[in-house]
Amino acid sequence: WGKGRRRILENNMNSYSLGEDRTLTIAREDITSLEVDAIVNAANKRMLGGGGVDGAIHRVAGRRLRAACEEIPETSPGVRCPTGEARITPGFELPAGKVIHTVGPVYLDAETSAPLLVSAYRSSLELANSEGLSSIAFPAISCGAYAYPLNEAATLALETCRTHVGALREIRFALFGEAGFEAWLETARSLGLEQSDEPG
Ligand code: AR6
Repeated sequence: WGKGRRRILENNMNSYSLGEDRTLTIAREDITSLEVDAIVNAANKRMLGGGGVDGAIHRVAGRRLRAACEEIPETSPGVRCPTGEARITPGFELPAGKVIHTVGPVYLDAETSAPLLVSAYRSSLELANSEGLSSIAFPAISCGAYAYPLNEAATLALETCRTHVGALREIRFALFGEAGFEAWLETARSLGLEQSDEPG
């Protein structure tokens, strides 16, 4: 792992096999630059933009993304996407085809928050599968403004992706910060994910 780990950090990317023709890639990169079928947005319940990755996605996608979000019906006043659920829109000016908006929990404690974070990942994967997509990229949902501890979040994220990959060919984690990137790599190793040479 010593040498391998240095190589991975230098490459800023590492890939794992999730079974036949299924790859999970962990990379240090900006999610708004990716040409995948869908990128996942760590949104809030209103779904009309915000800071962090949500702000970055809306900036690159352009004003039509906000208009598309406004079209999504509210389930209760001010709520277009309840915590743990997901909604889909086109990607507009983004290189990605679609945006899957999901809402992670504001971190309270492991017991309360874990099922909601798992649900955010699972709902996004199920929506991608039901739309027939083959590649998806996630940010570290809830790990910024919503203060989810990185190692706990990484375990839930990777376990849920392993279980709910479905027919997706590529799941990518686009991690912006070094701490997140390292937490995801370390968790992949401790979960025993099988490394693959294939670049994602
Ligand atoms: N690409 C990939 N990851 C990014 C990028 C990017 N361009 N920019 C930030 N991150 P956050 P949350 C990482 O706060 O915790 C918003 O205001 C960032 O380093 O974006 O789910 C929404 O509107 C962090 O690791 O999302 C909500 O109100 C991760 O993305 C609220 O924040 C998530 O941080 C959601 O909070």
